Amino acid sequence: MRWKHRPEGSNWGEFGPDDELGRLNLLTPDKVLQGVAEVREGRSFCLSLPLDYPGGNALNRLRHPPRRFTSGRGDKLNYNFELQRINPAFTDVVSDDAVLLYTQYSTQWDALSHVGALFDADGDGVAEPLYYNGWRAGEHIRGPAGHEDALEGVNAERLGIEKMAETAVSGRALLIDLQKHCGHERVLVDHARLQQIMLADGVVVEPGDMVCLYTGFADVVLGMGRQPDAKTLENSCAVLDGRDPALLQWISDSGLSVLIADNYAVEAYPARDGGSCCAALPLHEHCLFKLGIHLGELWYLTELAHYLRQSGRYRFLLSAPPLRLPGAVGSPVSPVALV
Ligand code: UVW
Repeated sequence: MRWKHRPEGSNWGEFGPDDELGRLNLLTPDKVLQGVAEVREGRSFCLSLPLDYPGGNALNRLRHPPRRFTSGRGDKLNYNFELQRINPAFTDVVSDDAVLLYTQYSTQWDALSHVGALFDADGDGVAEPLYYNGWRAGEHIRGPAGHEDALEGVNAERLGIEKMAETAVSGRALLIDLQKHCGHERVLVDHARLQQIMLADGVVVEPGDMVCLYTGFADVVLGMGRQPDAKTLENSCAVLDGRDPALLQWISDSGLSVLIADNYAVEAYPARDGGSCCAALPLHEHCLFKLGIHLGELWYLTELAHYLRQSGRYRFLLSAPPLRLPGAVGSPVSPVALV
């Protein structure tokens, strides 16, 4: 056993001592069939932004747009390369490219190895850096092998994003339309407001459902044409109040399998003042660290949300596997909704 004590309100151990999937365990074959039952018109929606949005690094100064390049091939580049250069009989023209991609720059999944916390799980009176289910920083989620400032060698040997990919992440999902009720104003949505909105729209969350929050933030991002203004981003659209204990309790009780939004961090970041203790990202701590709930961020939900509004529906089939990229702590994703 890796831990003697688990964090208050966590589900560590409940899906097995070595579990790395968390609430994805609730995305069962029955949930896939429930999702398939929502496909009635044969329409599909791409739920990804173009991956070079938001543009620049105003949203997060540590994350940069994708950089694509190609390799050399002899004295040429391997791009529009005519194979007759190596054999005059060949007629093929070939292009290859590579990409340097910050895995959480645009439409993304957070792996369970993305955010952990300091917690005294072994009872020695000293808090240690841990992730979901007690997997340890430095041992299971390894840092750079060499000196402190080395940039390479990071590897999530446990809780890597490939574990999520291997489940195929498909099943019934639903959308809560915060934008319809809050407009494009910056609104902190707590438990009471969320329940009011869900009640007004007749939205019911059942265990295993994948929950999407449409706030309109991705529309604001798209409207800025890859040249985002930091102030506008900070002041736009609804965000969840991660400091509201009732909201966190609802996430625990609802049984939702994953939580997704079209905004930056699902929750307000920075969060409301939490006094002298606590996580900077309390909803991240609650979901990724305590409950094993993967978070989707910066998704593009607009066209789906408009369709659901017009048709008086809120459920759909979602398929959203991340890249099967071993050891990564996040991944770009091109999710597909089917109705
Ligand atoms: C923030 O950086 C605020 O959130 P995330 O890392 O989940 O994108």
